[in-house]
Amino acid sequence: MDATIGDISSPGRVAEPGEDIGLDELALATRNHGLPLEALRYDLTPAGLHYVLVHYDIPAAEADGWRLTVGGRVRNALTLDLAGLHSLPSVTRRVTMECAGNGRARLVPRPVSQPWLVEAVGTAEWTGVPLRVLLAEAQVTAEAVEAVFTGADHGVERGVEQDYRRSLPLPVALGDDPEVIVAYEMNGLPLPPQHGFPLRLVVPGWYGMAQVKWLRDITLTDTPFTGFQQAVAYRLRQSRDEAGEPVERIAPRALMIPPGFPDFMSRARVVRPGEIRLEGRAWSGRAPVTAVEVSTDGGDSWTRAALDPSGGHDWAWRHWQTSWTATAGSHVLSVRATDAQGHTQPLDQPWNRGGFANNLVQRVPVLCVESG
Ligand SMILES: Nc1nc2c(c(=O)[nH]1)N[C@H]1C(S)=C(S)[C@@H](COP(=O)(O)O)O[C@H]1N2
Ligand SMILES: [Mo]
Repeated sequence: MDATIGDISSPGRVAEPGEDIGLDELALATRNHGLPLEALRYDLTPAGLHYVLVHYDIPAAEADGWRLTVGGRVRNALTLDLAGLHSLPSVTRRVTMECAGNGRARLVPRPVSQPWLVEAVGTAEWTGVPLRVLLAEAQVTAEAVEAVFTGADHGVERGVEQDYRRSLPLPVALGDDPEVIVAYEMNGLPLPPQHGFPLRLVVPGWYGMAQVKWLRDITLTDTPFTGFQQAVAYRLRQSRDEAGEPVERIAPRALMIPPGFPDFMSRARVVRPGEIRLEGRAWSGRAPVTAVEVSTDGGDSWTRAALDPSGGHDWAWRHWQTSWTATAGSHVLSVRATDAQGHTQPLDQPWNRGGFANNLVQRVPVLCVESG
């Protein structure tokens, strides 16, 4: 089957039974990268280990000459350079970001797009200007219903050339909890090119697609935005012709640092008999995580793990840990998170055509053997 650029780079195509999608997926998987799961040990992900997802190409961007424009339904249109942004009040927030396609490669049948297992996540401290400060300065008019954000990257979707563009409803854009940020620093340094240098949007609690990188324009509109990345992609659809609900906030998930060491032939982790510390991180973009449970028998029984306090970081993952006495033989370890709204992770795949928001519980096959 011939794939157009749009088919490859964006959600919407589901593989036929037996179809070879290897090269389509490789084209994406060799551009983007996930968090090595052992990096779940760091509260704050070192920038180079944070997952990366880029739909098109990383655009050329110079600090000199970069302008952010704010226009549309405003009384006072703005054109800001980086010095202008740096002179405005700033905030720093620790935020866990996750791609909406995380978990997609586990789905059957397989939506053809970036083939993440579970590693499309990372946590960084983002510094920048609260969006509501910029919008107050621009004096948004009463007709405005959405803010549309445009990145400097450009590509073709379904035969139509376009910039990467996404919108937020005005109440979200103006919100103070979570507060949307126009960020210029990641972990205390200027944004790396792949994470949006020199400016990106950060929308705490929302899946990655909302966090527009290489941000160059904000336009206030009096009608909802219907661009490709808003109305076509990032919708939860069972069938092709449904409009589908928009993908927005991050569903709860817990991940475990795979214990022991890898055996790529058997795909199992190798551990020694005895006491083993199991630990990882848990998050939800909807409400605080209230419980993390671990299963060492493939999901038949679950016990509570100890969950660290949030430390005031309401939009970041939390560390959890428990201990397990490994006995010789094969085991499947799993972990699941529940949030304060009662959302919990499913044991059966939540399937949709785009492969979004699949928070199926992680399964870690383990082989416990004496040394040698
Ligand atoms: N301009 C622009 N912004 C973008 C994207 C993009 O391709 N172009 N990808 C989005 C998606 S789908 C995700 S998951 C996040 C990834 O952010 P990261 O690479 O900094 O982890 O960026 C979002 N912002
Ligand atoms: Mo994403």
